[in-house]
Amino acid sequence: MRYTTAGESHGRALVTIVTEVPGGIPLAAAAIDADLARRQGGYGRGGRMKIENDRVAVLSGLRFGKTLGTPVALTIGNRDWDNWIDVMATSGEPVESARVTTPRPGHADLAGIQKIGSRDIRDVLERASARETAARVAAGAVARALLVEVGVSVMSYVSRIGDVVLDAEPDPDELAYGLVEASDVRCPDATTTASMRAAIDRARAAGESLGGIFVVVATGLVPGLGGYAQADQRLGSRLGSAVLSIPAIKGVEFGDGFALGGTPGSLAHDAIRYEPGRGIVRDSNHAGGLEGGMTNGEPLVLRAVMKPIPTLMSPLSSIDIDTLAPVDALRERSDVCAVPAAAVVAEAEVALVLATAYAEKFGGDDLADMKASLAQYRARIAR
Ligand code: EPS
Repeated sequence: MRYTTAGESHGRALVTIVTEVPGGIPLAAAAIDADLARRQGGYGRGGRMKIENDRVAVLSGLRFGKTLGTPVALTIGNRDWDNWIDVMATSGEPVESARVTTPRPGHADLAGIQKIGSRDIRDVLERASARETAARVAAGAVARALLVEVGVSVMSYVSRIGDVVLDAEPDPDELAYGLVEASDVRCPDATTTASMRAAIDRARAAGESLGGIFVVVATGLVPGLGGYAQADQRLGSRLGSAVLSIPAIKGVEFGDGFALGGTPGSLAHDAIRYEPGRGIVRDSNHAGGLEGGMTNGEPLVLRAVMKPIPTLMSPLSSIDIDTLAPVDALRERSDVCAVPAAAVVAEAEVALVLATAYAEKFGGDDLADMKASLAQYRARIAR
């Protein structure tokens, strides 16, 4: 499954086209909307999320509630467009007073205008905005619809916001997702949720922004997805690339990740044993579900760090690109913290990679054929 997106943050709409979608997958617009709502939420979001009520329109690829095996085209309208019709007009003359000339450190602003030769940072920021991730979540919901059919669930939680850290990381198989969904910072622990909210309140009062760390967990995966034979088959590289493509993500690790650099081999790997009735099992998951570029049948555990959002109400210093004089960087409506939203976007990216890996291994035309092939594979590896 591949997707491409189009759409400016304050343009008419976001668009995504998902291709290589197997036929026969039950899919409802309501399921896509549910993921869009999860992305929109989160304590620390800014004023834009009060304007938008993201809803998908399915333009193609779906008939009577099932995918046709043809490209799925989706669009999400930007309600805020009504307020930006002049500034974002597709024809006519630019509105000089709306030109943005003070790049934000940490944003795409400066390198973007250097790259394209524009004198208006809005030419860059409209597309560099994380608003685009709504379209990715819609694409990911198509992948999730396939994964549900093959028994895979992809969820996320937040383990750190600013200096507030979730002490005990939950066991992926026992994670209480009801608690995660009930927490507006996507944290399974009520006390830590309260501390994270308080940290966001303090940041808002100080004109600051906060980053954090989230964890994406996928369960129900069969071993052997991805590949060890070629660089572009390796699932760690594909998942890492997908999650690092989300704006503001600065690092990704699997399982024990960077800590493995300080762990002796005997404690870093997951011993293998056979248990009658359960099959081949592991008692630990330091590898985070990946060995040799493939799934190993354990839960996939991917952790990622998001930097603080670059738009600051107490801005860093910058320059005016017209005069080169020192000025405060652009102050715009923005989020104080979008780590919970980024976790939902990462679920979508992970779901797209995993759905693609299933389609590769078990046939990507048709869900029924895929399921038959998967059943045969499961029977073989159970022997
Ligand atoms: C976002 C929409 C944006 C921002 C945010 C994410 O809307 P606006 O720019 O109109 O406030 O709230 O984007 C950024 C933080 C960013 O740096 O671009 C969204 O839909 O998620």
